[in-house]
Amino acid sequence: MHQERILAIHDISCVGRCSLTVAIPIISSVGIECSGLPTAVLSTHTGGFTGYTYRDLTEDMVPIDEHWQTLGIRFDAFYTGFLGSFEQIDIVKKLFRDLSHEGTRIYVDPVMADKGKLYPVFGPDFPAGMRQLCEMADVIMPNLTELSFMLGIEYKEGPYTREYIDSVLDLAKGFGIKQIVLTGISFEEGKVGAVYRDYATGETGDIMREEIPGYYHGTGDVFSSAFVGAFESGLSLRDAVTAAVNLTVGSIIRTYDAKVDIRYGVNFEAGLGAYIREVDAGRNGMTIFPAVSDDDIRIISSIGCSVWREAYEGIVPKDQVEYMLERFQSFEAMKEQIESEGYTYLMIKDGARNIGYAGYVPRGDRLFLSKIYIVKDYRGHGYSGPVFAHLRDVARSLGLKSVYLTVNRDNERSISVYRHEGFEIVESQDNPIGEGFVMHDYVMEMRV
Ligand code: PXL
Repeated sequence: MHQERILAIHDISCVGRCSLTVAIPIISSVGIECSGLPTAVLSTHTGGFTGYTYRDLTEDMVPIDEHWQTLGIRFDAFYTGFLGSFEQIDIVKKLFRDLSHEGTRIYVDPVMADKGKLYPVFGPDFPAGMRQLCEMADVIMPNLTELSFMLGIEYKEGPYTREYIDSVLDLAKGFGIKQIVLTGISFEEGKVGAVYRDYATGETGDIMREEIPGYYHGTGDVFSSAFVGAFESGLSLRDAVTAAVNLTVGSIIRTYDAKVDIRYGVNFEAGLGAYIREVDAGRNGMTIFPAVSDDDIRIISSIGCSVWREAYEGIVPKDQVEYMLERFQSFEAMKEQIESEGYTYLMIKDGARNIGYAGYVPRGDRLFLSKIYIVKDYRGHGYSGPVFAHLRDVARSLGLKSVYLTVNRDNERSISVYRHEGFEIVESQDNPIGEGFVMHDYVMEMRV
């Protein structure tokens, strides 16, 4: 099998987790050979550390290109980030021509600015040069500051209207690129994420998450590297952006929780397992597997909150739903159930998309299916059948005689799905769940 080879062209900031020290491990983790061309060597990155050394490697880049040409090396994709000097832009353009083949893809992250300001190491003519590089790319991954500089428009602070972001994406079409992923975008206070557009199909979308307070260094590189790894692995644009957002947000949360010096970058290492599984799932269609990492549990908890609010609306009073979410579906509650109470939570995915989850625990000679939810948009597409088949296999392999569950007596839609899957009503129960709340349920059981 052909193993893909990517060339990552960034600086090496020896300490501080950004650029090449992030790109190589993330891209390698999904089975892609990732070669590196360092554009500069710095003792640390430039954000927050003072007194760093800076060796510009512009002079080495042409001989490196020439040597690789004598070896006949061709790359399947290029991924550029922080460049060490203005002259490097032309050298990289030549490199793209010298070391590519027909199908080579070019990804450019025009690393040069953030929060409305150009990084101090770059002169005012840098954005125009970077724009030329972007014009050679298939996909670019700028933040809004970088894109505004390259378009020559004024940078605005968020939150943005969708119309504004659409208009900026329209302007970027002039670069002649196939796709764009715009990072660090907020449409409402407290939420931030990435917006993408495929210029061939017009598909536009966004992946948003809760904003974590503070500025985290190197997250742009974690995001872009994860996106390149996932997109080159064959995931759809939306799935690749989702995988990148998930790795980035998980890394930020871990770093925030650890209360460490944020100049050292974010803990992406602990998220690589989940990222690899997500990319694998993206390659394989529908998958069902147990949640093992904190990132997995967080994803399930957030799906749970949105699904419960929607599913119980009109059936269970609002304050009871919020109480139940906190008690049963918060990250902490779920972690406790897994670690101390013998629960397993299954992630249900189609590609890289999280489409639902299920939670079970063996009780006596039966398997108690504590939760099973499919996100609204994915219901009625045949996803629940394979999940019940999986649960039957689990019960059989544990030597249990049946799978049972409780369902609200007014939840007719779910009751009919369970009947269809082979469950029967065996009992009617009123279960107090604390704080004076009571669940009016049926017990339904399926023999395995
Ligand atoms: O993460 C972007 C980046 C890459 N390389 C160097 C940097 C920065 C951001 O500050 O300083 C050297």
